[in-house]
Amino acid sequence: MDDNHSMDLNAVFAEGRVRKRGIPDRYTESEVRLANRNPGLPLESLRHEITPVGQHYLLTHFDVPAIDPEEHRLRFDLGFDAPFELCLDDVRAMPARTIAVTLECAGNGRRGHSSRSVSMPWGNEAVGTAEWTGTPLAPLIERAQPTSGTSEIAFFGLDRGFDDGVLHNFGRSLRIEQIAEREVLLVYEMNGQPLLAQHGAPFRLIVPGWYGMASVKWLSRVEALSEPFQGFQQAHNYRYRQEKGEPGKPITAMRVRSLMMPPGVPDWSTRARFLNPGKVTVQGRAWSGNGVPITKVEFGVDDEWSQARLQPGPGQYAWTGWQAEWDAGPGQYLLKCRATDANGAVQPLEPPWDVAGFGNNAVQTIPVLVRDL
Ligand SMILES: Nc1nc2c(c(=O)[nH]1)N[C@H]1C(S)=C(S)[C@@H](COP(=O)(O)O)O[C@H]1N2
Ligand SMILES: [Mo]
Repeated sequence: MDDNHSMDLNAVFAEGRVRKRGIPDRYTESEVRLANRNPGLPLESLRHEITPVGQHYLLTHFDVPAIDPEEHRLRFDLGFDAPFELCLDDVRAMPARTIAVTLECAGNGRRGHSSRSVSMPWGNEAVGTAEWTGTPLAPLIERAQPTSGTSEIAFFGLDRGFDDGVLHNFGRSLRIEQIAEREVLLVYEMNGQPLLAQHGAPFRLIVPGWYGMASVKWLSRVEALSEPFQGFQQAHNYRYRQEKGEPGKPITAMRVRSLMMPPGVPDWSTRARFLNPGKVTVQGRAWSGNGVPITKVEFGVDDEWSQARLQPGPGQYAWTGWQAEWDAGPGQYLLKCRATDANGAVQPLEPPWDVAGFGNNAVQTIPVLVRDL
């Protein structure tokens, strides 16, 4: 949740006000460093059904690798009976598909956890929806002929670094049936433009319906495995854990969530909102994992909820639009939105507990002050 619930918003208008000083150790050096490297979606960009490329969030664990797209090769090697490699022109010549996919980081909402673990301190802006163009992955795996006994396929990026003292290339795996259940794409374009370096050029995976960690960027090697993949990002990092040290459960599909485009105008440093009294249309987007449709979005003013209108989104794996009317009288309010999906999953009011702050889909809250501006 946002951390400015209980502030008095009128203080913004106080004469001679000075900007509040930082509270020592409120955020660690590491968190600030991570936050500076990984931009989020500016929430006003929720007005776009397809997020403009430069406004899509980014999450890069290590360094953006130096890659010459002409020289780069994607290798299907270990564990395949018919190994081969592809260059960008080879992939561009293959059957192309474009799908709109909402991508969200599994750490989105981490800042809302108290006793937060030190990692990227996302508020709720680690999400975006793009039109991704690529070729379906499944026929490529078939062509490479996984050796008999293959249970999963591992995907490795060219980026490399340490986490918890373990040196590794960013790598993730999918079981054969998880690939078959959805259209996993080998992508080279985003919103009709060649992928930018920071989004994984020249190739990346897009795994629709899952949190972003599965969509490996800078893809360079594919390997067939007969045992569960033990890579750091699979076996250690992206796991739901109630307690430190337990093996935990793998993080897969996105949890149901909605966001609101903050109405009115902001205060620079707190991001609190101010608007004139009168009728206002509040709008936002809602999504769930695995392509499960959104069935309801509620708009809340303090503790009064009303049902929002839904607008169909740009595809099964992309967010749904919503709108609500609000007749705003003078005063201070907490605005909220809450989505429900076709499986009956509803966003919680409080963050679901997780040791590393993963999967926090608690409702977004936006403090607003309504007064003549
Ligand atoms: N090779 C590689 N792939 C990666 C990552 C990474 O650090 N390295 N980050 C992952 C995570 S955690 C997320 S949320 C998405 C973010 O994709 P984007 O930066 O294009 O928005 O990429 C995923 N793929
Ligand atoms: Mo992520």
